[in-house]
Amino acid sequence: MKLVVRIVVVAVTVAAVGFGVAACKGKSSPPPKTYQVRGVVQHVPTTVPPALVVRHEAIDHFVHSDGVAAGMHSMTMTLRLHDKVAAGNVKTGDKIAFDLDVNWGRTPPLLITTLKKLPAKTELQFRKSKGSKHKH
Ligand SMILES: [Cu+2]
Repeated sequence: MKLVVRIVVVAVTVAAVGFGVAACKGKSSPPPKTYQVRGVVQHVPTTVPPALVVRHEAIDHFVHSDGVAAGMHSMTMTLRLHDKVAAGNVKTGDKIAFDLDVNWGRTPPLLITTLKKLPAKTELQFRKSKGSKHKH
């Protein structure tokens, strides 16, 4: 009986290692994805190409470069604007909604592709994200 248990444990371990190796072999990026995100502008850098420093709400099930939809917690990050997006009248303290286009095969992988101001009274929620540890 004990031997059977041991054989099962070894078999499961071999399968898990094999799966891990197979996962690491895939060099191709996960498919591009666009997320609707809200946040508050912390800073408008005068850089070219333009970017915004945004504290964004959690992005549930955000897919990372390894293909895992682990989500992204609320955080402050510098996000580049797509050429067609004008930061125009957006200033520090503004609440915004934007499309965040993510393509891990591109530089930079994260780009704001649409941008609009939200009413000042909009309530944002900064929390941890929901995510899964499974590949999609
Ligand atoms: Cu982030």
